[in-house]
Order: sequence, then structure tokens, then C-alpha cells
Amino acid sequence: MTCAVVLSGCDESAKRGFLPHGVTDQSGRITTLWNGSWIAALGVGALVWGLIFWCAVAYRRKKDDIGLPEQLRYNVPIEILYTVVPLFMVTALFYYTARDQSVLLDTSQKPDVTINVIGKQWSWDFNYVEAGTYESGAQAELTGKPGVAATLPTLYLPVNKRVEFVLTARDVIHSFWVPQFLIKLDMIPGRVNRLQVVPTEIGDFRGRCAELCGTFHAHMLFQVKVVSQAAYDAHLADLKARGNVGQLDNSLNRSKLEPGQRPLLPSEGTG
Ligand SMILES: [Cu+2]
Repeated sequence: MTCAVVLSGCDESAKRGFLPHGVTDQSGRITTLWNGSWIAALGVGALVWGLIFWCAVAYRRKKDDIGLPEQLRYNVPIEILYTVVPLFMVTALFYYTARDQSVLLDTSQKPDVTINVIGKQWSWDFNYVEAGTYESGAQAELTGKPGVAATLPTLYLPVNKRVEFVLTARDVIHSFWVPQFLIKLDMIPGRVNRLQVVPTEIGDFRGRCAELCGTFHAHMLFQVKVVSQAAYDAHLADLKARGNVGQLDNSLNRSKLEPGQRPLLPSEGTG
């Protein structure tokens, strides 16, 4: 029984190409692109390895051979072949990547919830825009002992609601990454990046910075709690009751926003 569970777990994991179990509405699309790229790469790899092996065996030096083998140059059909085939492969990979990227980074839909996530050396601030409340994180203290998770800033998200993350940075380039969302996006000083996801599963997930951002980059951790709308509202009310009213402004950033970027920030109380 245990064996069956382990094997079926492994089977599920293999079906996802060993990606983490995705928990957003885009997980299927990302997994398909990932698996498709691997299948294409392995197909090309098998062909190339096969040709190498075949050449090595079929054209190996024979017992009676003397001197160099016959030298060939300027084989036009072969040269056209190995120019056109890679072009074809790159075009196919480019097409699928561009197609999926344009869907994944589309922010034209109106979100249910907007959260300005701000990266800073070495933690996170979360501005819940519509609710006018915030949480300010402190850097994790990695002591090697359990219990660190309880000290991390926690990003709450309502399940099955479209969430727009407005990503900014206070100092250097960071990257907003929840591994189980299967996507990450840079947070660039002076610029405003946006990303929408619909979390589809209630649960606790890990978040981290995915861009080497200084000495304590490894301590730049957060938690994600995807909860029911009621639990989400209760958490925001709790934050407000603790005195976290308003927003932690981006004017606290070390560098100013570039011209034209400020209007991209949501203003409190709006969508
Ligand atoms: Cu960072």
C-alpha cells in the first residue's frame, strides 16, 4: 500500500515533469510548456546522440586504413540542412514560449484583489490596496532550528479570486517567487511590474526571493496562505486592528520611481 502511494506520487510528479504541484489557474499551461520543451529537447538529443554513435561505429578506422580518411568540404545540401533545421526548432520553441508568456503576463482583466508586494533587503512589505492595510516583514533569522516559519511575513490570498500583484523594490533587484505558482517576476528599483494569478487551492505555501540580492538573500523568505474569502477578510481586519492602516509608500524606496512609472501604482481604496 505504502509502495503504491509512493509510486503513484512519483507518477504524478513525473507527469508534471518534476515541477512542484501547481496551485494557480495557469499551472496546466506552464506544465504543458515545460513538458513539451523537454520532450522536444530529448527528441533532438536522442537523434543527435544516435547520429554520433552511428558515425563513430560505421566510420571507425578499419584495420587496413592508412593515412587520413577522405576529406570533404563544402557539402551544400548538408550545410543548408543544418542551418534550416535549427532555425525551425528555435522558431517552434519561440512560438510556444511567446504564446504562453503573453497569456501568463496578461494583466488586462480587472482583478478582485490588488496587492503591492515590495521587495527590500531582505524581506517583504505587503500593501493590501483595496482594504488600505499592510504588513511589513522582518528578515528571517535562520538559526538552523525549527520555528522560523512563524516569524516570517505572511501574504494572505483569497482562493479562486483574481489577484494582481504590483511588484516594486526598495533598493536592488529582487524577484517575487512562490515556487508552487510556477512563475516568478523581477522586482526592479524604479519600475512597476504586474502579475495576475488566480490561486485555486487553499493551503500554506512558501515564497522566496529568486534574485541574488545581497548578503542575506537566503533569509528573504515569506509565507503564502491561500484562504477562504471570509478568512481573508478576517485577516485584513486583524491587520487593521493592529494599527496597520494605510499603505507603506513607495516613496520609502532608496531610488525614485522612473518617470511614467508612478501612475502604474494603484492608489489606496481603488482597484
Ligand atoms: Cu531579494
